[in-house]
Amino acid sequence: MIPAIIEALLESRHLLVYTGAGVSAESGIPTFRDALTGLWARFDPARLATPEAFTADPELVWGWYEWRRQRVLRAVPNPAHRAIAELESRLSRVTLVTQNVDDLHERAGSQGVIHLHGSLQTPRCFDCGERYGSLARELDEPEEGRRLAPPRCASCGGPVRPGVVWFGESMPEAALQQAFEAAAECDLLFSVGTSGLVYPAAQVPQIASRNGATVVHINPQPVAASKPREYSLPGAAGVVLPQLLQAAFPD
Ligand code: BV8
Ligand code: ZN
Repeated sequence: MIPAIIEALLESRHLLVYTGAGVSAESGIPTFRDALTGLWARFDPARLATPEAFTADPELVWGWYEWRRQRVLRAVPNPAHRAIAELESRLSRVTLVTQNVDDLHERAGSQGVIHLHGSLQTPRCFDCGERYGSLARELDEPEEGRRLAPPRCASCGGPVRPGVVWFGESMPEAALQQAFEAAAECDLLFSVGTSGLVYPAAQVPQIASRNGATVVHINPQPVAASKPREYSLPGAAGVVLPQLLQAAFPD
Protein backbone atom coordinates (compact mmCIF):
# COMPACT_ATOMS: atom_id res chain seq x y z
CA MET A 1 0.00 0.00 0.00
CA ILE A 2 1.40 3.44 -0.89
CA PRO A 3 2.04 5.48 2.32
CA ALA A 4 1.28 8.77 0.52
CA ILE A 5 -2.25 7.50 -0.21
CA ILE A 6 -2.87 6.44 3.40
CA GLU A 7 -1.58 9.81 4.60
CA ALA A 8 -3.82 11.66 2.13
CA LEU A 9 -6.78 9.58 3.31
CA LEU A 10 -6.12 10.28 7.00
CA GLU A 11 -5.64 14.01 6.36
CA SER A 12 -8.53 14.27 3.92
CA ARG A 13 -11.02 17.07 4.57
CA HIS A 14 -13.17 16.07 1.59
CA LEU A 15 -12.89 12.73 -0.21
CA LEU A 16 -14.72 12.25 -3.50
CA VAL A 17 -15.36 8.63 -4.46
CA TYR A 18 -16.17 8.31 -8.19
CA THR A 19 -17.35 4.89 -9.33
CA GLY A 20 -18.09 3.03 -12.55
CA ALA A 21 -19.35 -0.43 -13.41
CA GLY A 22 -16.18 -2.07 -12.05
CA VAL A 23 -17.29 -1.41 -8.45
CA SER A 24 -20.32 -3.69 -9.03
CA ALA A 25 -18.41 -6.35 -10.99
CA GLU A 26 -17.74 -8.45 -7.86
CA SER A 27 -21.49 -8.43 -7.17
CA GLY A 28 -21.92 -10.30 -10.44
CA ILE A 29 -23.20 -7.29 -12.39
CA PRO A 30 -21.52 -7.36 -15.80
CA THR A 31 -19.62 -4.13 -16.50
CA PHE A 32 -21.08 -1.88 -19.13
CA ARG A 33 -19.03 -3.18 -21.95
CA ASP A 34 -19.50 -6.79 -21.08
CA ALA A 35 -23.12 -6.17 -20.02
CA LEU A 36 -23.69 -7.36 -23.55
CA THR A 37 -22.57 -10.91 -22.86
CA GLY A 38 -24.29 -13.76 -24.59
CA LEU A 39 -27.17 -12.78 -26.85
CA TRP A 40 -26.53 -9.12 -26.29
CA ALA A 41 -23.06 -9.47 -27.78
CA ARG A 42 -24.63 -8.71 -31.15
CA PHE A 43 -25.29 -5.11 -30.13
CA ASP A 44 -23.07 -2.13 -29.49
CA PRO A 45 -24.12 -0.74 -26.07
CA ALA A 46 -23.67 2.81 -27.29
CA ARG A 47 -26.32 1.94 -29.91
CA LEU A 48 -28.65 0.01 -27.59
CA ALA A 49 -28.50 2.67 -24.82
CA THR A 50 -30.04 5.42 -26.97
CA PRO A 51 -33.48 7.00 -27.42
CA GLU A 52 -33.32 6.06 -31.11
CA ALA A 53 -32.90 2.37 -30.28
CA PHE A 54 -35.86 2.53 -27.90
CA THR A 55 -38.05 4.30 -30.46
CA ALA A 56 -37.04 1.82 -33.16
CA ASP A 57 -37.46 -1.29 -31.01
CA PRO A 58 -38.87 -0.65 -27.53
CA GLU A 59 -39.23 -4.37 -26.74
CA LEU A 60 -35.56 -5.14 -27.42
CA VAL A 61 -34.34 -2.19 -25.30
CA TRP A 62 -36.87 -2.68 -22.50
CA GLY A 63 -36.01 -6.40 -22.45
CA TRP A 64 -32.30 -5.58 -22.03
CA TYR A 65 -32.93 -3.17 -19.17
CA GLU A 66 -35.33 -5.53 -17.41
CA TRP A 67 -32.69 -8.30 -17.69
CA ARG A 68 -30.12 -5.93 -16.15
CA ARG A 69 -32.57 -4.74 -13.48
CA GLN A 70 -33.39 -8.33 -12.52
CA ARG A 71 -29.64 -9.04 -12.22
CA VAL A 72 -29.35 -6.08 -9.85
CA LEU A 73 -32.37 -7.24 -7.79
CA ARG A 74 -30.64 -10.62 -7.30
CA ALA A 75 -27.22 -9.11 -6.53
CA VAL A 76 -25.85 -7.97 -3.16
CA PRO A 77 -23.35 -5.19 -2.38
CA ASN A 78 -19.76 -6.43 -2.36
CA PRO A 79 -16.82 -5.48 -0.04
CA ALA A 80 -16.06 -2.47 -2.27
CA HIS A 81 -19.54 -0.94 -1.76
CA ARG A 82 -19.28 -1.68 1.95
CA ALA A 83 -15.79 -0.19 2.30
CA ILE A 84 -17.02 3.03 0.63
CA ALA A 85 -19.96 3.23 3.07
CA GLU A 86 -17.49 2.63 5.93
CA LEU A 87 -15.25 5.48 4.69
CA GLU A 88 -18.31 7.76 4.77
CA SER A 89 -18.74 7.02 8.47
CA ARG A 90 -15.07 7.52 9.33
CA LEU A 91 -14.12 10.67 7.40
CA SER A 92 -15.40 14.21 7.94
CA ARG A 93 -16.73 14.65 4.40
CA VAL A 94 -17.21 12.12 1.60
CA THR A 95 -19.07 12.73 -1.69
CA LEU A 96 -20.04 9.64 -3.70
CA VAL A 97 -20.57 10.15 -7.45
CA THR A 98 -21.48 7.12 -9.55
CA GLN A 99 -22.00 6.42 -13.24
CA ASN A 100 -23.81 3.23 -12.28
CA VAL A 101 -27.54 2.74 -12.59
CA ASP A 102 -27.75 0.04 -9.90
CA ASP A 103 -28.65 0.74 -6.25
CA LEU A 104 -25.87 -1.30 -4.64
CA HIS A 105 -24.19 1.76 -3.09
CA GLU A 106 -27.48 2.64 -1.37
CA ARG A 107 -27.99 -0.97 -0.28
CA ALA A 108 -24.48 -0.94 1.27
CA GLY A 109 -25.53 2.07 3.38
CA SER A 110 -24.17 5.01 1.36
CA GLN A 111 -26.24 8.19 1.64
CA GLY A 112 -26.79 10.95 -0.89
CA VAL A 113 -25.37 9.02 -3.83
CA ILE A 114 -25.05 11.26 -6.91
CA HIS A 115 -26.17 9.25 -9.97
CA LEU A 116 -24.80 10.97 -13.08
CA HIS A 117 -26.49 8.51 -15.43
CA GLY A 118 -29.78 7.95 -13.64
CA SER A 119 -30.96 4.66 -12.21
CA LEU A 120 -32.81 1.46 -13.08
CA GLN A 121 -35.09 2.14 -10.13
CA THR A 122 -36.78 5.25 -11.57
CA PRO A 123 -38.57 4.35 -14.83
CA ARG A 124 -40.73 7.05 -16.42
CA CYS A 125 -43.01 7.60 -19.37
CA PHE A 126 -41.05 8.12 -22.61
CA ASP A 127 -43.66 10.61 -23.82
CA CYS A 128 -44.86 12.66 -20.85
CA GLY A 129 -42.10 11.89 -18.33
CA GLU A 130 -44.45 10.81 -15.56
CA ARG A 131 -42.80 8.48 -13.05
CA TYR A 132 -43.86 4.84 -13.31
CA GLY A 133 -44.11 3.21 -9.90
CA SER A 134 -45.09 -0.37 -10.39
CA LEU A 135 -42.15 -2.26 -11.83
CA ALA A 136 -42.48 -5.98 -11.20
CA ARG A 137 -40.34 -6.93 -8.21
CA GLU A 138 -38.87 -10.22 -9.29
CA LEU A 139 -39.89 -11.48 -12.67
CA ASP A 140 -39.08 -15.07 -13.27
CA GLU A 141 -35.40 -14.81 -14.26
CA PRO A 142 -35.69 -13.43 -17.79
CA GLU A 143 -33.41 -15.28 -20.12
CA GLU A 144 -30.95 -13.08 -21.94
CA GLY A 145 -32.22 -11.62 -25.14
CA ARG A 146 -35.90 -11.90 -24.25
CA ARG A 147 -37.88 -9.08 -25.82
CA LEU A 148 -40.34 -7.49 -23.40
CA ALA A 149 -43.09 -5.01 -24.19
CA PRO A 150 -42.60 -1.96 -21.94
CA PRO A 151 -45.53 -1.09 -19.63
CA ARG A 152 -47.78 1.81 -20.68
CA CYS A 153 -48.05 5.14 -18.87
CA ALA A 154 -51.21 5.48 -16.76
CA SER A 155 -51.69 9.12 -17.80
CA CYS A 156 -50.98 9.22 -21.51
CA GLY A 157 -50.57 5.61 -22.57
CA GLY A 158 -47.00 6.24 -23.74
CA PRO A 159 -44.32 3.53 -23.40
CA VAL A 160 -42.39 3.42 -20.10
CA ARG A 161 -38.60 3.82 -20.44
CA PRO A 162 -35.75 3.09 -18.00
CA GLY A 163 -34.82 6.05 -15.77
CA VAL A 164 -31.28 6.10 -17.12
CA VAL A 165 -29.39 8.71 -19.19
CA TRP A 166 -28.87 7.38 -22.71
CA PHE A 167 -26.12 8.37 -25.11
CA GLY A 168 -27.00 11.68 -26.67
CA GLU A 169 -29.16 12.64 -23.70
CA SER A 170 -28.05 15.31 -21.26
CA MET A 171 -27.42 14.48 -17.65
CA PRO A 172 -29.57 15.63 -14.73
CA GLU A 173 -28.30 19.21 -14.38
CA ALA A 174 -28.29 19.24 -10.57
CA ALA A 175 -26.35 15.97 -10.30
CA LEU A 176 -23.73 17.13 -12.79
CA GLN A 177 -23.39 20.51 -11.04
CA GLN A 178 -23.02 18.85 -7.62
CA ALA A 179 -20.42 16.39 -8.97
CA PHE A 180 -18.33 19.10 -10.64
CA GLU A 181 -18.45 21.30 -7.52
CA ALA A 182 -17.33 18.42 -5.33
CA ALA A 183 -14.54 17.62 -7.81
CA ALA A 184 -13.30 21.21 -7.65
CA GLU A 185 -13.42 21.19 -3.86
CA CYS A 186 -12.13 17.76 -2.83
CA ASP A 187 -8.52 17.13 -1.75
CA LEU A 188 -8.60 13.39 -2.55
CA LEU A 189 -10.46 11.45 -5.26
CA PHE A 190 -10.75 7.68 -5.60
CA SER A 191 -11.71 6.69 -9.16
CA VAL A 192 -13.02 3.13 -8.79
CA GLY A 193 -13.78 0.71 -11.64
CA THR A 194 -14.25 2.96 -14.62
CA SER A 195 -12.79 2.99 -18.09
CA GLY A 196 -13.15 6.78 -18.15
CA LEU A 197 -14.48 6.79 -21.70
CA VAL A 198 -17.81 8.53 -21.31
CA TYR A 199 -18.17 12.30 -21.17
CA PRO A 200 -18.94 14.62 -19.49
CA ALA A 201 -18.80 12.22 -16.48
CA ALA A 202 -15.14 11.46 -17.19
CA GLN A 203 -14.32 15.11 -16.45
CA VAL A 204 -14.88 14.55 -12.71
CA PRO A 205 -11.40 13.15 -11.93
CA GLN A 206 -9.84 15.60 -14.37
CA ILE A 207 -11.36 18.57 -12.52
CA ALA A 208 -10.13 17.18 -9.20
CA SER A 209 -6.61 16.71 -10.56
CA ARG A 210 -6.58 20.23 -12.02
CA ASN A 211 -7.54 21.59 -8.61
CA GLY A 212 -4.60 19.93 -6.91
CA ALA A 213 -6.37 16.91 -5.45
CA THR A 214 -4.62 13.57 -5.05
CA VAL A 215 -6.26 11.16 -7.52
CA VAL A 216 -6.10 7.38 -7.02
CA HIS A 217 -7.31 4.97 -9.73
CA ILE A 218 -8.48 1.58 -8.43
CA ASN A 219 -8.82 -0.87 -11.32
CA PRO A 220 -7.39 -4.29 -12.22
CA GLN A 221 -6.26 -2.66 -15.47
CA PRO A 222 -3.42 -0.29 -14.57
CA VAL A 223 -4.51 3.27 -15.42
CA ALA A 224 -1.96 5.79 -16.74
CA ALA A 225 -1.23 7.98 -13.71
CA SER A 226 0.81 10.78 -15.24
CA LYS A 227 -0.34 13.89 -13.39
CA PRO A 228 1.24 15.12 -10.13
CA ARG A 229 -0.32 13.40 -7.10
CA GLU A 230 -1.96 10.81 -9.37
CA TYR A 231 -1.63 7.12 -8.47
CA SER A 232 -2.78 3.82 -9.90
CA LEU A 233 -3.61 1.01 -7.43
CA PRO A 234 -3.95 -2.06 -9.65
CA GLY A 235 -6.45 -4.60 -8.30
CA ALA A 236 -10.09 -5.41 -7.79
CA ALA A 237 -12.09 -2.79 -5.88
CA GLY A 238 -13.43 -5.45 -3.51
CA VAL A 239 -9.84 -6.24 -2.49
CA VAL A 240 -8.07 -2.86 -2.67
CA LEU A 241 -10.67 -0.70 -0.86
CA PRO A 242 -10.87 -2.96 2.24
CA GLN A 243 -7.04 -3.01 2.28
CA LEU A 244 -6.95 0.80 2.17
CA LEU A 245 -9.50 0.98 4.97
CA GLN A 246 -7.54 -1.53 7.08
CA ALA A 247 -4.24 0.31 6.53
CA ALA A 248 -5.75 3.68 7.45
CA PHE A 249 -7.96 2.52 10.31
CA PRO A 250 -6.45 -0.69 11.70
CA ASP A 251 -9.03 -2.29 13.97
C1 BV8 B 1 -24.07 13.85 -23.69
C2 BV8 B 1 -26.50 4.75 -18.47
C3 BV8 B 1 -24.80 15.62 -25.01
C4 BV8 B 1 -27.21 3.85 -19.44
C5 BV8 B 1 -24.50 5.44 -19.66
C6 BV8 B 1 -17.00 11.57 -28.95
C7 BV8 B 1 -16.08 12.02 -28.01
C8 BV8 B 1 -16.46 12.35 -26.71
C9 BV8 B 1 -17.80 12.24 -26.33
C10 BV8 B 1 -18.71 11.79 -27.26
C11 BV8 B 1 -18.33 11.45 -28.56
N1 BV8 B 1 -19.42 11.02 -29.21
C12 BV8 B 1 -20.50 11.10 -28.37
C13 BV8 B 1 -20.07 11.59 -27.20
C14 BV8 B 1 -20.87 11.86 -26.03
C15 BV8 B 1 -21.16 10.56 -25.28
C16 BV8 B 1 -19.90 9.79 -24.98
O1 BV8 B 1 -19.15 10.16 -24.07
N2 BV8 B 1 -19.67 8.73 -25.76
C17 BV8 B 1 -18.48 7.92 -25.54
C18 BV8 B 1 -18.84 6.44 -25.80
C19 BV8 B 1 -17.38 8.40 -26.47
N3 BV8 B 1 -21.77 11.00 -24.04
C20 BV8 B 1 -23.10 11.18 -23.99
O2 BV8 B 1 -23.87 10.95 -24.91
C21 BV8 B 1 -23.60 11.76 -22.67
N4 BV8 B 1 -24.49 12.84 -22.98
O3 BV8 B 1 -22.93 14.02 -24.03
O4 BV8 B 1 -25.08 14.66 -24.00
C22 BV8 B 1 -25.81 16.62 -24.79
C23 BV8 B 1 -25.44 17.80 -24.17
C24 BV8 B 1 -26.38 18.75 -23.99
C25 BV8 B 1 -27.71 18.52 -24.40
C26 BV8 B 1 -28.07 17.31 -25.00
C27 BV8 B 1 -27.11 16.35 -25.18
C28 BV8 B 1 -24.44 10.74 -21.90
C29 BV8 B 1 -23.64 9.51 -21.63
C30 BV8 B 1 -24.40 8.61 -20.68
C31 BV8 B 1 -24.58 7.25 -21.30
N5 BV8 B 1 -25.16 6.35 -20.30
N6 BV8 B 1 -25.05 4.67 -18.71
C32 BV8 B 1 -26.95 2.39 -19.15
O5 BV8 B 1 -26.31 2.06 -18.13
O6 BV8 B 1 -27.44 1.58 -19.95
S1 BV8 B 1 -22.84 5.23 -20.00
C33 BV8 B 1 -22.24 3.80 -19.26
O7 BV8 B 1 -20.96 3.49 -19.82
C34 BV8 B 1 -21.91 3.94 -17.81
O8 BV8 B 1 -22.86 4.69 -17.12
C35 BV8 B 1 -20.54 4.60 -17.76
O9 BV8 B 1 -20.64 6.00 -17.72
C36 BV8 B 1 -20.00 4.28 -19.11
C37 BV8 B 1 -18.67 3.59 -19.00
O10 BV8 B 1 -18.83 2.51 -18.22
P1 BV8 B 1 -17.86 2.23 -16.96
O11 BV8 B 1 -18.66 2.49 -15.76
O12 BV8 B 1 -16.54 2.91 -17.06
O13 BV8 B 1 -17.71 0.71 -17.21
P2 BV8 B 1 -16.82 0.00 -18.32
O14 BV8 B 1 -17.44 -1.33 -18.58
O15 BV8 B 1 -16.54 0.93 -19.47
O16 BV8 B 1 -15.44 -0.18 -17.54
C38 BV8 B 1 -15.43 -0.95 -16.35
C39 BV8 B 1 -14.08 -0.72 -15.72
O17 BV8 B 1 -14.04 -1.45 -14.50
C40 BV8 B 1 -12.93 -1.23 -16.58
O18 BV8 B 1 -11.90 -0.27 -16.58
C41 BV8 B 1 -12.48 -2.50 -15.86
O19 BV8 B 1 -11.08 -2.71 -15.96
C42 BV8 B 1 -12.84 -2.17 -14.43
N7 BV8 B 1 -13.09 -3.32 -13.56
C43 BV8 B 1 -13.55 -4.56 -13.91
N8 BV8 B 1 -13.66 -5.32 -12.78
C44 BV8 B 1 -13.28 -4.54 -11.72
C45 BV8 B 1 -12.93 -3.27 -12.21
N9 BV8 B 1 -12.50 -2.27 -11.42
C46 BV8 B 1 -12.41 -2.53 -10.09
N10 BV8 B 1 -12.74 -3.72 -9.54
C47 BV8 B 1 -13.17 -4.74 -10.32
N11 BV8 B 1 -13.49 -5.93 -9.76
ZN1 ZN C 1 -47.13 9.46 -20.17
